[in-house]
Amino acid sequence: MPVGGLLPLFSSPAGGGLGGGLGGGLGGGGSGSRKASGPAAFRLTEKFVLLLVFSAFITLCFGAIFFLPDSSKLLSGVLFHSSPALQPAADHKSGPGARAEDAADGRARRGEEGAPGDPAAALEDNLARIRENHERALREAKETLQKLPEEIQRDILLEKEKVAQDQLRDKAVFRRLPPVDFVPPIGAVGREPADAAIREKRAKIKEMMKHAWNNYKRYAWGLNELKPISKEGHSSSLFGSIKGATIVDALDTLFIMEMKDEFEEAKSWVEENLDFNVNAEVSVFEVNIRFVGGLLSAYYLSGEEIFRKKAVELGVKLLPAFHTPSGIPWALLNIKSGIGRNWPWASGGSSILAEFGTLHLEFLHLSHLSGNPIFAEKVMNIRTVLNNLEKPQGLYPNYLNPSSGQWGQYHVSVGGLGDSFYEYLLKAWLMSDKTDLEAKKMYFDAVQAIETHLIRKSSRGLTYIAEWKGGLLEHKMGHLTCFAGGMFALGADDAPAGLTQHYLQLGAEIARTCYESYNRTFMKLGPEAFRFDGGVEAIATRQNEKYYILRPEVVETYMYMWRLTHDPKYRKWAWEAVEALENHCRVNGGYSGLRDVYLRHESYDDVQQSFFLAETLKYLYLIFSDDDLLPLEHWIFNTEAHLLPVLSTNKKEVEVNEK
Ligand code: DMJ
Repeated sequence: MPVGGLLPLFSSPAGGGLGGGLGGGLGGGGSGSRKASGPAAFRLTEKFVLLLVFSAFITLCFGAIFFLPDSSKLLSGVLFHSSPALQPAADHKSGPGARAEDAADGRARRGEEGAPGDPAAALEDNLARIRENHERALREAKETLQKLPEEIQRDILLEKEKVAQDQLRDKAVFRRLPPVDFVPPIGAVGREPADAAIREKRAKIKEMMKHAWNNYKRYAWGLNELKPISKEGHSSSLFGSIKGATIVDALDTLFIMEMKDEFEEAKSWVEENLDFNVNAEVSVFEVNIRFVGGLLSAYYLSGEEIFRKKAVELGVKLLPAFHTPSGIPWALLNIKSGIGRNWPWASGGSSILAEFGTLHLEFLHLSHLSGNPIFAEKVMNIRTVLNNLEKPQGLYPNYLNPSSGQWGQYHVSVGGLGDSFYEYLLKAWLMSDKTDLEAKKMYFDAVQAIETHLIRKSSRGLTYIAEWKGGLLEHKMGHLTCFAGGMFALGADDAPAGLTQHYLQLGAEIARTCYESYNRTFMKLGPEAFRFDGGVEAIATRQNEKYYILRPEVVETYMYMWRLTHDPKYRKWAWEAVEALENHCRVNGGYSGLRDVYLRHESYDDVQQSFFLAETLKYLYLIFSDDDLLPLEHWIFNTEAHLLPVLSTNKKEVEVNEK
């Protein structure tokens, strides 16, 4: 779908196509003031030729790295009956929740549904692709060798100029923000619930927010997060030297809970201290969902210009991440130099599906609020790349190489590394006021493939979402995967004919499974991952999967299920989670995660995650509020629970305003 079709509300689309380009890679070496003749030109030519030979070599290595593991897995699974060593994967949230998965899993079951296609054909395919890449690299090297030194010099200068122009245009975007009419937010604060018991529960959750906020303020003000046991600040490398993650993440929760003084002090901090002119290598995904999302949400709720300005300023800083040959962004970016790279652990230098697939909502709003389509163009190009790729069994692998534009390892997950990509397909459809038909189709096609290949029922009837590794199922579900219950239910209304009830039911079944993962622990809070094999159901069996870091996904699903069904069990389950948080995570200095939810005594991890304030407490508060607080037909929650309004078509906006 053309970008224009998605952006009916741009006030002043600035010119310029896709940034693209080689991200300063080639231009970086030469000094702009050197003359084009003599020994200097000769050295530059040599450098360029070396660079090409080197890239050809790297292309070959990459090809080998990211195709061989699949083949060897197939071979070990099919021929040798040994347990393949699975590649380390990490929670795509990397920092706080990051855990490299256990390398080997002897229980990867052969013969489970989801068998790959013909292995010989797949192998042949991979080899053909490697050959093709190789030939292309050689061809390019040959062409360059035939050029005159002056031509090479000119190409380099052109490339440098393009990058410089991109950067200039990107900067100009936020200096000249067009005026926008602030539309008063719908349902940003709600009535008190009529039922006294519910009112009391809601007030309790607000008190929890106060406890978390006051302690952060007291011990870690201006830093990213709080260590509630040590009573000091906590920094995570995810944000480089950008500061204030908790403040920005908490803004909208403070607003909807009507904590006005706290909102004002947070706003002043943003005005005076939130600084993006720092030499920092950041996670593009984390900075986008927490900082860009938090600032956009604060703007849409309060109408304060500072939030719009800061959101766009940060969005501009993230643009160089897209300077890759395919336009699939890097995972990590130095926001000063504009140099990007990928996580060293990611398959063959790949970018991660859940990271580059979780920019769409925020970037559309950045275009909307800046009047510049560049942000939307970048994310629409991601979609084009994805749509041009063949999907194994209709599934989206978690790894995609930004240089070749090809998939890395065939590992599919609705939890870490994949999760919010699917969430953003559905929400792109909803946020477009149901005009983005492409997103809708991609979402329902993906969900259908997930149902066929990943969703299973345990022997005692619990529905779970397994992970798919090159056609083999790992019968494990992550806490992160629990968000999917809410997602299935939220999409149910628009499901293909006759499937609405089915998806609501699927949402309810996932909610039940995730509830069981909480209920089967001593602390009544769920582990990071739980398994359905070796005779257990919904229980963590590995020590490194027993922790709980104040994550929101289970209460997030309760929130959607409550709103969409009003089945009282969701309020009951949510209240059990509140009690467990109070009993086991609350300490004098705030709230802490737990190292093992099956132990009888708390072992604290000493981190109050910023998403506890952004998400966990917000979802809980909404469960005990009336539905007119943030009505789902007007607001989309980004993956960090930040609020983005539906980009209404003009017609509908008029209708709303007239009411
Ligand atoms: C949050 O940062 C977001 O919800 C993200 O999508 C997943 N992980 C954390 C919370 O668990």
